Amino acid sequence: MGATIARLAKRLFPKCEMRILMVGLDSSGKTTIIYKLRLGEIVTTIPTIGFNVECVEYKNISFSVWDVGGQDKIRPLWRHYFHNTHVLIFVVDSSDRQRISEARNELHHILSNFELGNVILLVFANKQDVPDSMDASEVADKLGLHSLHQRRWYIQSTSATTGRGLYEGLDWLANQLSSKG
Ligand code: G3D
Ligand code: MG
Repeated sequence: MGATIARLAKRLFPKCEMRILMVGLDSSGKTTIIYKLRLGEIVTTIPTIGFNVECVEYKNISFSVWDVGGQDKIRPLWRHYFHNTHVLIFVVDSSDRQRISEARNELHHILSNFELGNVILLVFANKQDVPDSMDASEVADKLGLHSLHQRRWYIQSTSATTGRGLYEGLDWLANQLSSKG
């Protein structure tokens, strides 16, 4: 059973060796971020189970980008990709107060699939340019980040359309990864 799922997983994403996983609810700004960072050409695949995966290779680092939310069918597949992942970037639409609790649930669900302590979490509190959006500290509270005791995490305010904050977040990641060795 496990082996079958692993084979299926390999077939679904043959090229995308997942090193950095970027996830978030649909419309949070993931695709915009990838384009803004000019990491390279996005290759989109739509596996038969029907969700989008975007993959970008940049200097031997692969970014894999998925929408999460309301997709119970694909959850059993997650852990087969997660074991190679060192970094999780979680993107939030800070202007979407209605779906922040859904975002929170998805984030915690994903984290529960990683071995504790294994993965570094960077949250982009995106769409800061939208009037009345939640600031990073409110997003952190509403996502329950303070309850993540054994995990290194950081939240960065971003505006993907202008690029504001994106490199600051990646700088934090780079520092974490170099101190990790
Ligand atoms: P996704 O890949 O996470 O699903 P997208 O999200 O990158 O496709 O972005 C969804 C919409 O949000 C897009 O608008 C995009 O331009 C917009 N968006 C992304 N980041 C920001 C941001 O920082 N500020 C603002 N104001 N908008 C943002 P459209 O209109 O193309 O659907
Ligand atoms: Mg997208």
